Amino acid sequence: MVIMEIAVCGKTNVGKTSFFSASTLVDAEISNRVFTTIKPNRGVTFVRAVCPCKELKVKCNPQNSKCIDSTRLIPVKLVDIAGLVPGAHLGKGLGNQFLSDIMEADAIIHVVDISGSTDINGNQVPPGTHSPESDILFFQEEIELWLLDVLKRGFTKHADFTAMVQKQLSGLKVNFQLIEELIKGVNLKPDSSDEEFRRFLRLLMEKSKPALIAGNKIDIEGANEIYQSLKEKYNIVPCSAQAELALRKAAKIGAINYMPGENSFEIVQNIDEKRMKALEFITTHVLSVFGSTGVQEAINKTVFGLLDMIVVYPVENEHKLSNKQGDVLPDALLLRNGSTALDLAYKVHEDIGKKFISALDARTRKSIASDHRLKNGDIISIKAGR
Ligand SMILES: Nc1nc2c(ncn2[C@@H]2O[C@H](COP(=O)(O)OP(=O)(O)O)[C@@H](O)[C@H]2O)c(=O)[nH]1
Ligand SMILES: [Mg+2]
Repeated sequence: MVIMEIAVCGKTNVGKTSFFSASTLVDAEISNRVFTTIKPNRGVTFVRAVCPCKELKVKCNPQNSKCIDSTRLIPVKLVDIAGLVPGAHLGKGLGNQFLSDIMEADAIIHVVDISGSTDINGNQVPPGTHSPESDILFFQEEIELWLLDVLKRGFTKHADFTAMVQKQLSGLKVNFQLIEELIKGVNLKPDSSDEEFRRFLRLLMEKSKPALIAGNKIDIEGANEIYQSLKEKYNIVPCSAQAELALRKAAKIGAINYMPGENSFEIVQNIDEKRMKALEFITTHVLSVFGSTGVQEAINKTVFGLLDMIVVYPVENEHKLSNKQGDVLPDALLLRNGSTALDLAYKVHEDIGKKFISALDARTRKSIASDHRLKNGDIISIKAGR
């Protein structure tokens, strides 16, 4: 099954690896040095959805996902991408590697130090002395300039223009039809100015690689004011990757009960004074101010908001809500909003799609047409020929 992929990127020292490690709890190297992360780290994180097991009073038996207290956790791939440096489009830092790693992903979480305490080169500076907004703009600019370079390299004036643009951008996993529509939409021509080309590329990025900004280090004094001043203008989720990492580590050793995304945790063990102080700080400076550490929210928003996905539960047996083996509500699938019963069939298995006969909504026990648009949380049984 194809699992969706999210790229975690941004400049050095803003907390990308902390964000990645907290979300995946993989022990990636976290440090204050430039270029700690060379190869992109890959891991699995989860989006949260409401599992229908509670509403339907059944005991579920998840196979492709997990269920904790009726919250279904559905896997999504996360990639921690090496720090972006100014001039990446010219090959500085890890330049082109960095940019092509981003293009592999379905969406981007751009981690920004919203406290303004990391300068453009990743050095620590007093909070509020560097503008996080300039980082947001710098990131967009580097990507645009890089794409412009990719596009213009090997540019010929004679060929079919649309076909040529498609060919130049073919390594980037962007939809050819979208390229064609945008070329028409902005009336792009071979002799358009670089500004016009960049506008086209900006729109292409917005549509094909939606980006959410994780306003990290929100726990630092003064960060909230900066966040408040930017939140109307950009799609920002305030977060503290460091707080999330501390909570997940404490939960892992059994010191606390904590469900990622929640606004509180429960202490279940005697903990030492140092950890207690850290947890108190997280409660007063992060959880009670922002309602969560923001890390889980950023992931959920990326998948359900930016990518507009819904969760659908395919089953074989609509009475038992199970698969052939009798596992109840075994799989939770992420589908684009607007997907039909037939799309679901193909997602379950190409053969089931090809041999689709009928589909049934397991809640209402009513049959639905192949082009019926599914809703978030639907439980669907599909009948296919042999
Ligand atoms: N105060 C604070 N510090 C953080 C947060 N996230 C990361 N850091 C610190 O920022 C530094 C760089 O973190 P790292 O995850 O290695 O950043 P990367 O270079 O972007 O991967 C480390 O000292 C982290 O402990 C956060 O949410 N709050
Ligand atoms: Mg890193």
